[in-house]
Amino acid sequence: KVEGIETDTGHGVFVGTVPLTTTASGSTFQLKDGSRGGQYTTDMGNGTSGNGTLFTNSTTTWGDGTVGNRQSAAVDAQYGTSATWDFYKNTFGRTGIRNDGVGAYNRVHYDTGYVNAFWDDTCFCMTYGDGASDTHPLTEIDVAGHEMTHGVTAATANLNYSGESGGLNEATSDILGTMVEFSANLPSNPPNYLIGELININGDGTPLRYMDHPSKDGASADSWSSTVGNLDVHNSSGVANHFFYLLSEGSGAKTINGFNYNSPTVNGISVTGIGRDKAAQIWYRALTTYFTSTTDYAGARAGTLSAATDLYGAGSAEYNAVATAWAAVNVGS
Ligand code: ASN
Ligand code: ZN
Repeated sequence: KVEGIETDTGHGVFVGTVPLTTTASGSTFQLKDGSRGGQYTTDMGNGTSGNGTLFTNSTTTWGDGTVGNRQSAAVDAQYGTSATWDFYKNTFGRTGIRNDGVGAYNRVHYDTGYVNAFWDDTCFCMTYGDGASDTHPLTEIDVAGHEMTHGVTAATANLNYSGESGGLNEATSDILGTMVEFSANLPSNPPNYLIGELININGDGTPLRYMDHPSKDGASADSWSSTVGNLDVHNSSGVANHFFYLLSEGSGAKTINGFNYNSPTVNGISVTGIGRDKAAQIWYRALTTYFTSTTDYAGARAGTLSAATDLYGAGSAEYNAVATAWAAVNVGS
């Protein structure tokens, strides 16, 4: 045990009851994790400027799981940074968003009625709104993983946030944010290929996005066309999200953790998945080795094929699955 580093208990809005690494300072405890680059969480007090006030506590129990307790959303946010840190470290050997051992920080209760969350590379921080009256706070773990992955992308390929490269930037956040959710494997949030399914952002219980069948959101692309780059980056991402789902799980009907998927393909192409762990290794290696700021869908195909060759060999089952999954979303050679 390191001096000052404590293991407390948190009750989050979405994460349920979780261990939290905090910092003992005299008779108070700070929501700051000295074992993961000093990551911490502040309360913006519904303001929009400044860095907020570090959450402190007189006991070792944080939040009560209700939205009414200001600490509950902070528990989610802090746990989200921890899970993201652990995912990148354990899966890819990446220590922190910039791989320099430095942790990010979170600002919760930003503004009033604010229905978004965002990463800011300048402050190296995450910000979460509380949502509108019929919407939950934005502190779900796949959102945390999504937003902090924008920091990883900025530190690596730096994909331009418009056109096809913008869609690839957004998809990278959905893909690796979803992998954070799978790695956390919370009983309160059985992992799935839906994005933001707990925050009720549409008011009718539907998720923000569907990786297995992106067009179910009414706006995202299931497959590539020459005009896909004209879509909003959160919709042109559908092609790569769909590729990743197919590469991981394959086409057709499938039930995972109680979630039913039925992923379509173009031209009757059938895909056999290689599992999400291998698919994530391929995507991360492509992101950090082959993608550049101007990579488009053709470039993403080439980059992921190169990554599959590096990791599993030319002509391996994994390499062939990458080629088939891209073909199944109409990205050809
Ligand atoms: N939550 C949004 C996102 O990460 C914020 C934005 O539009 N950049 O994509
Ligand atoms: Zn994003």
